[in-house]
Amino acid sequence: MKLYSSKLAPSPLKVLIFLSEKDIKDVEIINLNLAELEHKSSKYKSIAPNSRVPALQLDDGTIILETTAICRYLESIYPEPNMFGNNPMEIASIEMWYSRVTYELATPLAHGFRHTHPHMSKMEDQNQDFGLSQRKLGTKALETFNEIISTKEFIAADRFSYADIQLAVNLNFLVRLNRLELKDYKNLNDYVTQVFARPSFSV
Ligand SMILES: N[C@@H](CCC(=O)N[C@@H](CS)C(=O)NCC(=O)O)C(=O)O
Repeated sequence: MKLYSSKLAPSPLKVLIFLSEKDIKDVEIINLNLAELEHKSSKYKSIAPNSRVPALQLDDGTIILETTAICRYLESIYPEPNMFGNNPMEIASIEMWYSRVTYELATPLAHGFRHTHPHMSKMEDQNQDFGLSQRKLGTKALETFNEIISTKEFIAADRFSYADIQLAVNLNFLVRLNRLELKDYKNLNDYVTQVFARPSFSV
């Protein structure tokens, strides 16, 4: 298998962490330089027509796009350690927290970054007002999640799961890219420090 990835990009990092948690070794990593727009080349578009990383190419040439779809595929063929839930309640909880993190927290922060940061001007049709209002929403969500995490070690279960990859990676990237400080959200900061201490996060 080949994973089309990019150094410093959060979405492929989630797959790299997932591979490491499961100790999957039969994946060749191909890094694209997003700043050089290598992901917009016609060669890469023949693999990923949406010009996004990550993309997983199976040995028969089949392509899987989307981080969660890739991780779900990998979970099916490498079930242990389980990352998406072992029983009905865990499966529901991991899905629920993955979605809440994605839509309530990561999406506004991602828009806040993509629409205001000068580095994104080549990749995004920027709208500053939209970006600033999304950043405001993201800031409110940070306060909410700072409360939510105050009583938990992990976001969705009593063990590390895919929802933690989503939460920790997004916090680590998107907070500072919105020119916010994670240390202003103490419980989230402690959570990120603890999760990033896992060996899989040093990929
Ligand atoms: N929904 C996609 C998002 C992938 C994505 O946005 N990847 C970013 C890097 S983290 C990218 O390829 N950006 C290039 C661009 O926006 O032109 C997923 O979860 O895989």
